[in-house]
Amino acid sequence: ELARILDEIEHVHDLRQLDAVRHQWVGRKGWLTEQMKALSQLPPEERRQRGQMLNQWRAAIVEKLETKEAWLNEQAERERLVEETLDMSWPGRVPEVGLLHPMTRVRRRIEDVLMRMGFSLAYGPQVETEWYNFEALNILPDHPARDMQDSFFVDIPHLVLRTHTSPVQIRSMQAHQGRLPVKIAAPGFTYRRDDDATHVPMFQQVEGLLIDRGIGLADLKGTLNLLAGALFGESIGTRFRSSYFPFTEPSVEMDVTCAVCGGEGCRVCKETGWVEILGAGVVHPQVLKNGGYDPAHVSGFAFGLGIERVTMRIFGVDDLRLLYQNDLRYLAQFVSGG
Ligand code: FA5
Repeated sequence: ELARILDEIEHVHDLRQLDAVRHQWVGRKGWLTEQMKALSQLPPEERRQRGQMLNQWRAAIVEKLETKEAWLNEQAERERLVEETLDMSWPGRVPEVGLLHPMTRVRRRIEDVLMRMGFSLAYGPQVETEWYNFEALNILPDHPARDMQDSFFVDIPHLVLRTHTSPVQIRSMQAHQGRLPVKIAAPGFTYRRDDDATHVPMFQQVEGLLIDRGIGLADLKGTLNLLAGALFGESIGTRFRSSYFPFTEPSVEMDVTCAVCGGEGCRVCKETGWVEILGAGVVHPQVLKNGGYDPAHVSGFAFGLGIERVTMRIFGVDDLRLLYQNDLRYLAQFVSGG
């Protein structure tokens, strides 16, 4: 009988099963306990003998249980170790590394160049009053330029999503309270009801403004040529076309040579081989007055650079919409460069 019990313990597979067997044989309601209780029914001599025997059995069973338990524990530990083993020869998983959006990188690069030229960064609200966005810049209510920059209006009267960064010209002049020079660069989002490959409804400009004594068109051209060289490399070609903005006189637009397809007729270069990147000019006397400066004593230049155009030129992007769909498969190709 004892041998059978010991054998049963030997063949237990896990700790739970072992517990069950322990209860069955030596537990408080187990077989051995029952046998001990039954001893009182036996005559003294037989009781003594059987009692001794049962005690020996109990000792043997308990010892067997303990040995088995220790072995099962060891076994479990071994299995755990095998499971947790690190195979150092396996190829690692390459972590996905984030990178800055091409637009962010280009914007920072433009800011960097302008700051090295002595411009300070300035900011204005994206929801702007019609006065700052239009009137203060000489764009009066019945002025055709008001249609040129087809605007998004806000439910609150006299507020628009700014159509350009030029309102920051006025805000900066006011903030400088007549001090000279005013030399700011104002990057930020701007909004127009545009939507095609080279015009998105939400885009970014950097406004440049320099007001001091004796500033003229030559200073503007020199500054912009320097800027273009720093952004695109010294070999870039630039050209200035005369243009019209109500807040500058004279006004120009600057084109840079297009390398996206080299003038082969892609959406960026069109057929000309040039891409327009900014509008600029000599600040209109009325605009100086609106900002609190006296045109009899000071003058200035201003420009508004389209950051998307610069990104297109630097990265060879021919559809702006791709830049803003934020499909990582598209953006991930710009890991380097720029
Ligand atoms: C202006 O916005 C003037 N405020 C620029 C200026 C500033 C002139 C200071 C004189 C003095 P324009 O509408 O041409 O000008 O826009 C300037 C640049 O913004 C364009 O050359 C183009 O590069 C970019 N741009 C305009 N609309 C969009 C658009 N929908 N998507 C992407 N870029 C645009």
